[in-house]
Amino acid sequence: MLFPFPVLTADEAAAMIDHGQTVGFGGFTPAGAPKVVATAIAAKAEAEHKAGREFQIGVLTGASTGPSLDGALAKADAISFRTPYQSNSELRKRINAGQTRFFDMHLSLMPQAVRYGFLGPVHWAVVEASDVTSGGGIVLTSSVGAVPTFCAKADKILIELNHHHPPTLLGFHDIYEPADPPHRREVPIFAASDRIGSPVVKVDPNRIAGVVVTNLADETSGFDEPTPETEKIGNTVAEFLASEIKAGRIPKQFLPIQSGVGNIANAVLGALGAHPEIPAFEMYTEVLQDSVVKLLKSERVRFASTCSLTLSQAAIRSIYENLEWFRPRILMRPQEITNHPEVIRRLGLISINTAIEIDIFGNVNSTHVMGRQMMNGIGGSGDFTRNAYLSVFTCPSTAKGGKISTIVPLVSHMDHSEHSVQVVATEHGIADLRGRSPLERALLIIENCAHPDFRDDLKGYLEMVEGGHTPQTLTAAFRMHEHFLKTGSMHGVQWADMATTK
Ligand code: 0RQ
Repeated sequence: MLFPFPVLTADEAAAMIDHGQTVGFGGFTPAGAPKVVATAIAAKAEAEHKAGREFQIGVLTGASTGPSLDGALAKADAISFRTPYQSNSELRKRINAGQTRFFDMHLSLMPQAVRYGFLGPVHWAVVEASDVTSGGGIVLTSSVGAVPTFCAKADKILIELNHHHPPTLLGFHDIYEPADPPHRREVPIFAASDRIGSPVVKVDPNRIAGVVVTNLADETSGFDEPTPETEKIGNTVAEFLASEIKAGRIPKQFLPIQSGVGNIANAVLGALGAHPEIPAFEMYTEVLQDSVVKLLKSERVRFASTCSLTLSQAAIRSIYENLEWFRPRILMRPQEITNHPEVIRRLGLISINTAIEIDIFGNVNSTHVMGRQMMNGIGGSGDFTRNAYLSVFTCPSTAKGGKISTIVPLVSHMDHSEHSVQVVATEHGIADLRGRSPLERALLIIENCAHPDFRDDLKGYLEMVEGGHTPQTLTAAFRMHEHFLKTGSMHGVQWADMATTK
């Protein structure tokens, strides 16, 4: 016998999970997410449904997962409830059709919500490991997510032991869970590279129900090459941050960077790495993308603290082939710590995230298309934006081939308010909103960030209003959205029938 725990097939593991139970899955993005037990649960659900029996589980994760987890379970109609973040098209369809209950929550709050009992009991933790000791020491793989909390709270634990990840990943993780109030103390991280916890998740071995052995790559994909548009946004943000160093508003040695996911984030990081006036810097972030691996190799990034290695196959291979070189340069932490407001505020992070739409006053919508359709979720963007030293939002000035202006009079759903959002950048330029009144912000955002084709429309909106602190007209605030829903384009919106509001 390999371990003192039963070695199971994925089907045998799935057979233990009952209808109505809640499962906390490991992983953060598809990195480090379990890959075979969820697919087997999906097959079990389909068989149960065919036999006329109910079968659905509650699904808790760190963040988004891969097709063999969210995708398979959603297709099998096996999810009764899902939180905190997803990006799977099949699951998104079900959420937006009202078939799957989804609760969108800040990623930093997920583990404590589980510990506080806010999300009900957790029956199972299903986690991926690169190694497990007979005493119950779990060495995780390419992410940490909420695994320490799921393992601590779940009745039973199932481990996917994935030989695709080397057991020598021991030491790349820093596992720490804060005590709950009234016993909570400070999280003692004073620099991005500080280690405060254990390299393994320690569990009572008697709670390990079994181990499923796999050898599978993460279901992560690479990123597109930068486009002229994303490159412009990247260069604009890099230039702005360099000018902030010159102005003495960012220290000469720079501050740690948090960066969201996606192609704009990749381009911004590339531009920061290439800028001659920005010194080598550290990352304190939740997702590490390919661009950071390049910057670590060129020593433009000195250290990266992250929750996951969300990398292309080539990039993760390049780390695994040079583990000893990367060992002092990368640390993976639980999402509760990577996204912890106290640490973000103390380290003075510069946060850079992507918006779906931004209004002329600086409120940001990160989650809902036309106020209604859920895209992915707020993820960590709120944790970082609210607590950063400097919070930046980027997005292209238009969406859907130029038919939608991402700069609007009022966001159709608000995730980040004008009080937290300090800088907005599109391919047309940047608006520094700090210390500006609502009207000043509106004029700056329209002139510097809106697409030239929409600037007159946005100014027309402002011209209807006289007086008031925030020049807003409730009866017309969503007229651009309504026009899109009626005609398929925000172009040609009319304000003429609107009386001037005082
Ligand atoms: O639609 O996929 O049909 O083409 O939204 O937009 O431009 O590809 O941008 O992939 O960077 O995603 C905000 C969703 C941006 C992401 C969001 C449509 C657009 C496209 C995607 P298609 P892009 P990205 C750390 C931080 C919240 C979580 C977060 C996100 C699709 O960044 O989920 O920040 N953020 N986490 O066409 C209609 C608009 C639109 C629009 C874009 N105004 N109206 N459609 N789209 N703007 C990571 C974690 O937390 C794990």
